[in-house]
Amino acid sequence: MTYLLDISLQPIRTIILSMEYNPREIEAKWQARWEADNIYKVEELNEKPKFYVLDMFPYPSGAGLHVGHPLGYIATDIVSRFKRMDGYNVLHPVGFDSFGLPAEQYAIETGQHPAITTQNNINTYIKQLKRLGLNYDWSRMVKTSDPAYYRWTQWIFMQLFNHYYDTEAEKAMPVQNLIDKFEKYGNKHVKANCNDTTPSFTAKEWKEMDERSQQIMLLNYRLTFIDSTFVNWCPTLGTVLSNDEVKDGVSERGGHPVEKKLMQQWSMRITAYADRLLTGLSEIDWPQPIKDQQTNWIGKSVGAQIKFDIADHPDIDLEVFTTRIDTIYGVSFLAVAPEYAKIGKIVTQAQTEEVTAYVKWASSRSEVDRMTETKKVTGVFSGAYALHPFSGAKVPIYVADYVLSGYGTGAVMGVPSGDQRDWNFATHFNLPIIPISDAQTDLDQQADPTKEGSYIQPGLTKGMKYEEAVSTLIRWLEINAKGKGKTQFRLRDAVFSRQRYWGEPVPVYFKDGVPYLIDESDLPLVLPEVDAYLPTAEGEPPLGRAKDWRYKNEFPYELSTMPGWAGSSWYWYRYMDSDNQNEFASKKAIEYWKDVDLYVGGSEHATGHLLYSRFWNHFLYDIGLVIEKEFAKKLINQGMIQGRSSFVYRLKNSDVQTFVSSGLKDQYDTTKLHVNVDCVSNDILDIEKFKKSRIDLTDDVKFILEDGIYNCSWEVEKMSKSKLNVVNPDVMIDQYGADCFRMFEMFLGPIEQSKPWDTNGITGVSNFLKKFWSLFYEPNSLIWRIEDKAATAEELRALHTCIKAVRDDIDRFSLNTCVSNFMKCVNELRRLNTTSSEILKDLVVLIAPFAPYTAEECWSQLGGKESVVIQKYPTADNKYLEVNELEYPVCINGKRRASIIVDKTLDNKTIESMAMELPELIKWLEGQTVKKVILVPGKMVNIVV
Ligand code: ANZ
Repeated sequence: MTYLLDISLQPIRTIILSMEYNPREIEAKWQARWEADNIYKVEELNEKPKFYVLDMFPYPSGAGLHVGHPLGYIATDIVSRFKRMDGYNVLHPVGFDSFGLPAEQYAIETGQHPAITTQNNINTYIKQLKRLGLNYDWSRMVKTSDPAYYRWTQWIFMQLFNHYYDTEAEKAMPVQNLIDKFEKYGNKHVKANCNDTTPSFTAKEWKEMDERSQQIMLLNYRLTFIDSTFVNWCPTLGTVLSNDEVKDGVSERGGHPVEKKLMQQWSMRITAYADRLLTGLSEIDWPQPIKDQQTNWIGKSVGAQIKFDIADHPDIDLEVFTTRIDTIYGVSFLAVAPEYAKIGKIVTQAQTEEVTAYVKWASSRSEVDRMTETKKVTGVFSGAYALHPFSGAKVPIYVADYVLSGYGTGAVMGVPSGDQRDWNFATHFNLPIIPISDAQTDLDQQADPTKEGSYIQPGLTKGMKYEEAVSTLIRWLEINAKGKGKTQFRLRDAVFSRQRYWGEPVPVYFKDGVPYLIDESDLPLVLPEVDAYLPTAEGEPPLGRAKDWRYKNEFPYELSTMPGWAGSSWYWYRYMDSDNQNEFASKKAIEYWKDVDLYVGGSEHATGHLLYSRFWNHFLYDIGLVIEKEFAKKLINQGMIQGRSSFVYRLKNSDVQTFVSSGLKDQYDTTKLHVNVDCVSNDILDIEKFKKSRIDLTDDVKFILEDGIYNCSWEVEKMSKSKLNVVNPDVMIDQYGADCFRMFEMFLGPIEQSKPWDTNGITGVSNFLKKFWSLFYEPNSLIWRIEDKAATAEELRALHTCIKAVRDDIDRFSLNTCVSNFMKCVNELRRLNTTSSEILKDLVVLIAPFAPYTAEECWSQLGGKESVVIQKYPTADNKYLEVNELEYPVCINGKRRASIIVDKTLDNKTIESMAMELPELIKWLEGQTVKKVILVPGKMVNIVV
């Protein structure tokens, strides 16, 4: 039986909302049911279009999830649920990026094997993620530290080792092709990306090389290779760090000092892909700031390399890289980096001592200091002079640490009138400043043969366009063997070795000191056991401790492990076919899922993971293993959820610990302290909880209150343990339920924005869900309200307005406004006292991606046989959105006395007579004579008496 209570007559606030909305019960029930029914299992279904939604997989830290982590996961969950209900076959997997430093640091401190602690952390994460109701297909879960997974990371490494980058074909090719070419022609005409120091050799020389020499030569070309390079060495962490792991000259993790050190390292030849990584950006819908960061990181500069002869050294020349060859007439000095190798050969005897001292001093400065402290000019004259290629003038050569050794040629031509750093340098050392006005006039002057001095005219003519002039200059340099056009990238090859334990072993062994790949059938090369996770006494990485760890019992293995980014550079493919024992993923699965349609994660990975992943993907594409060049069509960076820290104020110099309420703090001398946010509610301190939370507080602790309460102040800070502002989603879910938590996280604001976590708002969302529930059940009872009756036009309008808005919002990824649209709709339906099952069925399906548990419960109560998860998502019908009725205020002598809702199509006369008959008007019209009825179309009806 349906019992109707006219709630519309009561002010809504006074209604005590249902106690029967019991999220705890509902959620536990459906979580178990979904799991038992395998409702989120995904198969490749050719009859449906695919949609791949990916979260950046988490590193399972010991602290578990805090409320900031699920922001992106909830958003992707909503989108993937929606897409599934909208007819797509959706892949929405999860896994763990489970190798890494923190687990290893913990292992060093506690002696526990990182595999064990990592697995414990993963278990906590799984439990937390499941509670959130995320629709992951758990059967596809991957863990990068699992040998079944990293065997394929090692396998991809092997493919990289076996390929080089062919600059003619503009793609990776098998090293065997290169060997064939060497055998026929040597390397003179080989168009391949290789180390700068690669010597040239003939076919005969190649064939005469022994195997070892050939292998060493090939390392100059392989896409992953071993080389001596200057690396960021962090002594405290005992490992090398990549450039993106170093922030402001210290390690990103822990803030430890980092120094430059020359070491034998594995590198990845990402520079071969620099151009493609740039052009590929135009093909993907990624946030502009990420594209800009990648563009800058790759740092393409188009310019020229110019050779300067050196006076008194006919056998030596010095090359500079410039992006402004047009300013060559303004050169008044050359400067080389302190590390510049040839400096020793050209420095004059008189200057040797000064130069040596300077070079030594400069080596102690970090690259960051050298780049940022531009105001402090330092340098020293080498005593040598270069000869200007056009004028023949002698220009002094300096050693200066504003010139970086790792960029361009490590030498610059100083143009004080064109470049600020050159200007600073010239002024400091009193060097001439040769004026160049703007590029065009300058070029015109250079084109003038009557110009003073004995210039070589390189072919410039007056009025020549800038681009043409630049190419004329470059052509002259090339013809006269004085230089060439050159495109330079700031991007460096990526150092791939880590002197750590908890990472993928590199599948390489050494014979005569030369690296060879292990046999593919020997994969995975499993991480060996060690007695401690520390370097050996000889300074070898921890793997050096493994007993009898040799390939075929004979050859030593590579002892470094892979960096954190190895396992995360291809994981989206493994999800496509996670159980495959024979391939990293089957062709069929890759052809079906192709690429990621929506990728969501933090913007902090802009130049790390997001660049390395693109690089590996381009490589996998080249060798025909995958079918899209770019792995993720669309990327969204979710904002950070910041902590809302709370503070208490402790009296200074007081015998008894005394805390002063925030409003009174200015009257006392106090110290401001973080207080655990768990002890604070609505900025009011729960004194008892606070006392218990701090062991340093004795029983006699005093509180100076305001109106009987202790107010805390608050500030928005990073969410972190040390600031005591971490909020655990479990606590929120215990109190309000996962659906409420999900909707609240979305309601906080646009997904891309950073925003403070403010628990105060969660009750609003909780009340909304109770209101939603009260559409189905009478408050405080188990009485079911729904009737099998047709919907009214107004109800249909409210519902379809919501459907339209929610669909539009999901399309724009505007999930916060979806929540407010639900709120509006539920309020409207409550106002209309809706009981129609037709309306409420659609509403339940509509809200299912957002509040899946509540929706599933209501759906089953409505008689749904199959899960709400697989229902068809409603579409808005425009016919319900059109308003066919109009409301007219009805006035007597201009004063509003009643109103009337009429069909828009009625004529004025009918509306006037309908208005006159309104029962509310009887008392006003009694005994009066109606003089006139005026109808203002669409506005009002006025009765004049
Ligand atoms: C002459 C000149 C004149 C320059 C002028 C600039 C302005 P990007 O665009 O970042 O690639 N440069 C070259 N190698 C360098 C190094 N190893 N360390 C420091 N500076 C170096 O910058 C290229 C410009 O940076 C080059 O063009 C060179 O200075 C300088 F009006 O050459 B230019």
